[in-house]
Amino acid sequence: MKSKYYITTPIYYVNDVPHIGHAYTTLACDVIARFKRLDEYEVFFLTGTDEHGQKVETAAKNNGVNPKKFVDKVSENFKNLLNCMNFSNDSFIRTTEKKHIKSCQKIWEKLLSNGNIYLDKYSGWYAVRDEAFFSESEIVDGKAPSGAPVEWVEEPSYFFNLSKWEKKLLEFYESNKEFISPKSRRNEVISFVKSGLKDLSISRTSFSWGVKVPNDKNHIMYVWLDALTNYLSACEYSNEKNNEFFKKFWPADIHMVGKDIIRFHAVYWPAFLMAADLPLPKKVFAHGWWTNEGNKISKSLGNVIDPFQLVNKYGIDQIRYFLLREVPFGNDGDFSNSQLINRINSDLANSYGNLFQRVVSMIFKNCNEKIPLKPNNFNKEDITLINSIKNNLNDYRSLIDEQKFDQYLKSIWIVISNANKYVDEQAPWALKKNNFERMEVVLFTLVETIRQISILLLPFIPDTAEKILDHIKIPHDQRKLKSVGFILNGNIKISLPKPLFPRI
Ligand code: ME8
Repeated sequence: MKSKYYITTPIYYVNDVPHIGHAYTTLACDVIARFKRLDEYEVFFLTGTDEHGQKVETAAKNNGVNPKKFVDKVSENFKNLLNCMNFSNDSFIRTTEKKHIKSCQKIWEKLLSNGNIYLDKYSGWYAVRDEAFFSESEIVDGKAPSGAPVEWVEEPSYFFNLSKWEKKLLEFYESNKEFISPKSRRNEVISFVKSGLKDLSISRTSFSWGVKVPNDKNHIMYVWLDALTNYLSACEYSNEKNNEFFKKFWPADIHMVGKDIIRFHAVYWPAFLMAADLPLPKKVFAHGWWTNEGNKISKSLGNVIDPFQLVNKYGIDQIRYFLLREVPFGNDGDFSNSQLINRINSDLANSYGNLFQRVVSMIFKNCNEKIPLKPNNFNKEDITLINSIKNNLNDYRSLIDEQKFDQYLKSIWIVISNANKYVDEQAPWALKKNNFERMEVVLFTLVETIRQISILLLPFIPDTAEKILDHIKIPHDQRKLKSVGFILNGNIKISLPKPLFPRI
């Protein structure tokens, strides 16, 4: 039986158009999902939109439309991003969907019947931009720690008894060292929990755009309880007739988030789940933040990076590669056009693209338009090159499981560079005249290496890697991680290649 793998992105607020930050998180998930499928896992890859709350309600008002109409329109932009970036999600959840609302009410009732919710009154600060409550001591210069403006709120509210879960959370972090990754985030969360947790307000009464609290029509659920529950809704938590899907996929293997929302995912969410007697996700990974040429990305600064424009200008795989290669995943990164162009020209056009172009052209011109038949007289250099990927598959698996995308790519580019060096050293154009048979071995070795590299690159640059595998006629059922280990048979007719990555 196949192992299952459930991976999620945050669900994005529909107060605004998607930007590069949203594309980044979903891209990381897409690469993991594609890798796991390549490794024959049964994958459920979820993304979606967060459509309730004061922030979205205000955005709708500012646009002069009712919230439902507004969210229907804006969530389409997020769906369009999926196509634009070639994302392979299996499902897209919207928090205005019936099945999600049912899930929210189900978890609420469970929390209530387990004695974890009580009615009281909230008075304190609220930041609409963060959709978060803050106590007096957290306010910095009259603002939330994120810099978001705050407003004073006083209203009746249901509370979740978060303080009761402090010890259990710390025990859980202790026995599940990987739960919060990377390590720096783990330390940050642990010290936050150790500093003492206060009960959490989980309902609002001063506006109405949200999921109704069961049996109390004056309250709507706090948008974060609503939003986090999407991870359950999408895998059929509220489907009373058939819970096979839920049983199979829950708990999630990884929730991928940005560092801004780690507290919600690594503190509130596991506490809600424990309190509702549900299993906890295996990992929350909080990646870093992109800036634009050194500046914080924000609509008010007018420097939001539009992924649609970038892809149009540079190409999908170019952007996918750059985002995951440029910055070690987990760190903050700065988006710079000149760095992007450098990466495209040096890594994609001059290294990988050029390797493919020159090897396949030489085969086309010198070997009667056919990849030579698999030889049986490889020398030491040939074998070293051929084995460099195939003998290290477990290392690639670990790098994906540790979300070390840049290292994965670096390691493949070492093989690409070695293959380019091997071309220069073996000089097949010279062998053509005096040792035709050896030339065939060299070209076979190279095309076999390109085959392995391209399979490993399928998760990152799927269009280009598929194009290469199509070009050398690798059957679709041999584009799996396990097929890296079988060596090509050769004797395959090919055509003259076109450049894969135009230089910029
Ligand atoms: O927080 N760099 O939604 P959101 C990197 N609805 N990543 C960035 C980024 C940047 N500059 N800007 C945004 C919400 N992101 C909630 C989530 S989940 C149950 C509810 C990414 O639309 C990053 O993943 O504000 C961040 O966590 C997310 O977008 C925030 O998206």
